[in-house]
Amino acid sequence: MPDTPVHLTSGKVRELFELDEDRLLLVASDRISTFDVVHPTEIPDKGRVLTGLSAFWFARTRAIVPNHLLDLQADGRSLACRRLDMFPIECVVRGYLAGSGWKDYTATGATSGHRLPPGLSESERLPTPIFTPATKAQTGHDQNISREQAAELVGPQQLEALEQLSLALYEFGAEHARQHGIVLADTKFEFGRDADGSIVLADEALTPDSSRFWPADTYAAGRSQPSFDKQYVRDYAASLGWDKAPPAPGLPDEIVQGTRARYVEIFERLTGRSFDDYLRDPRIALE
Ligand code: PZK
Repeated sequence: MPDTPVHLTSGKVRELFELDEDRLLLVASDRISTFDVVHPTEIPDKGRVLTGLSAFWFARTRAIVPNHLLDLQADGRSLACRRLDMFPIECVVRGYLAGSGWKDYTATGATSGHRLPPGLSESERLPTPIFTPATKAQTGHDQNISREQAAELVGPQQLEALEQLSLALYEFGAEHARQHGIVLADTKFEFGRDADGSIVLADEALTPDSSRFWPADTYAAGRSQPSFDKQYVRDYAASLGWDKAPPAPGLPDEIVQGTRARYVEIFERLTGRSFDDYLRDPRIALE
């Protein structure tokens, strides 16, 4: 990189830089959050796992929808990407009833306008995956919105296209994950438009930070599921009696190493590649 890229914005665990007029650099840090609060201790290589997984999925879903990936950097944690005009909604797909989808269902029997069958239990697989758009909150929680509200934000025709693309991407990811012993309970996509007006998949895709991954071998409906990636951190924080208000507790090395191992396991199971090989040459994620 000849020049120092200009910092544009920070997410909780990511940074966005401007490379030039047409290109951005998305950098995934090793920071980790639970209950929306970032811990002071980092998980080594977490950013590389997430970046490698995003690159893997971008390379494999191009036939479904074009994406913003231009280049995976040699550091394994940064993606050069096309600068897009982003849609102001989160495109969430749920195949299972968890998180705010479960909350909405217990309160109203529906979520984002999808009336669901009565008697579903927590974490149950839905009869068919559903598209549940949400607003993008600058801080705090994204809010689920009705399809009418989403249509007002992006237009009805664009919304229909975003829904169909999101469902197709979820189906692709969920089927792949299932074959590798992982339940993709739900996931969130972000899309933008290029100069031609074509819809392009952006941000990160099908990573543990944008999805709920559950180990398939312990999955059972009727209770909340352990998270594949963050469960050690959540259990440890709970064992301290942390009230989920900032600041989040620091993490002992045993929790850090156990959590790193879970991220690496997700990477290796989903990509079929050794993570050590990825560290030597990140490009293998794209092959
Ligand atoms: C864009 N974000 C969220 C991501 C952050 C914040 N290809 C693109 N073109 C234009 N804008 C964006 C993208 C992408 N991706 C994404 N905000 C703007 C975001 C990463 C770190 F701090």
